[in-house]
This record gives sequence, structure tokens and C-alpha cells, in this order.
Amino acid sequence: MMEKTLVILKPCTLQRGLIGEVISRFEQKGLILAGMKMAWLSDEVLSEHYTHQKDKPFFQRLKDSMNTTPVVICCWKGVDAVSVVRTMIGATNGRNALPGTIRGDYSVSVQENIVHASDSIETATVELKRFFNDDELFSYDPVLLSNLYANDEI
Ligand code: 3AN
Repeated sequence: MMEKTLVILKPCTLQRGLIGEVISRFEQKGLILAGMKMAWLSDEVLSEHYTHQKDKPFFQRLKDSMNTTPVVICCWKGVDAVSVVRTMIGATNGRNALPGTIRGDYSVSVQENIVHASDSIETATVELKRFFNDDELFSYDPVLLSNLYANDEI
């Protein structure tokens, strides 16, 4: 099924000059860019975004790290995009993430782990609404669609 998923390029990625590298990974895979913007996330938005971590000892430290700089927020589209992106980013802890994954290639940390990506279709729907207005997500004809997928895949 054609899906949309949310990816946030974290402050560590901006500071390390890896924004282009990471975006290139998703482009080269064949995912379709449906939205992209830069934003400085507030503690309030981060509390909502990381609510599943609110009882963890690292909660405040994680939020503080996420608002040291602006972040780059993307919406990527594709067949099974949520699981495709999760596979590409690798395990949460960069030290355990396999080489070839984004975290495996660029991170040695569990907190400074390059990207956030939605972990299910339901989460993706909620997270895309949290970070994008309707008019910030775009639908257009990708000219290479027939080179990316067979007819019966889309
Ligand atoms: P993922 O980002 O792989 O879905 P989650 O949802 O378990 O992982 O964690 C959300 C974020 O919380 C991670 N991206 C990571 O930055 C941070 N995090 C998870 N565990 C730790 C930890 N032990 N110490 C610091 N930050 C952590």
C-alpha cells in the first residue's frame, strides 16, 4: 500500500553536516519526497512527540538535545514506506545498528542517533498531522514511477 511516513533529521545530523547524505539515502532508495521543512521544536511539541518516553530517566535530556538547533522534517512516500524507512534507519542504538543502515553508518549513540522515523502506519498519521499542515504536503506525478514499481505493486 502507498504510505506516507515522517522522518526528522535531528540536531546532531544538522551539526555534523549530514543532512544531504541522509536525504540522499531516501532519494536513492526511490522514496518520493512529499514534504520538507526546517523547524525549531518547542519543549511542548517534544513532550507530545516523546510522550511514550515520559517516564524514562533520559526524557528531559532527549528533549533538550532535540531543541539545541532546528531540525529538518520530511515526509517520504512509497509502497510500505513506514517499514521501508524503519529498516533503512536501523536499531535505535547506533552502536548496535547494522552497517548499511543510516544509524549503523553514521551514529555511535542511542540518543544522538541521526533520525526519528514513525514506527507504524498509525503513528505516521498522527506524527504527520503534528508536524505538517495539509498544504505543506504535496502530491505530484513522479515521472519514474514505472521504473520504481511494477504496475501491480502500486
Ligand atoms: P526509535 O527512535 O528507534 O523509534 P524509541 O521510540 O524507543 O526509538 O526512542 C525514541 C528516542 O528516544 C530515540 N530516537 C532515542 O533518541 C531516544 N532514546 C531511546 N533510548 C534512549 C536512552 N537509553 N538514552 C537516551 N535516549 C534514548
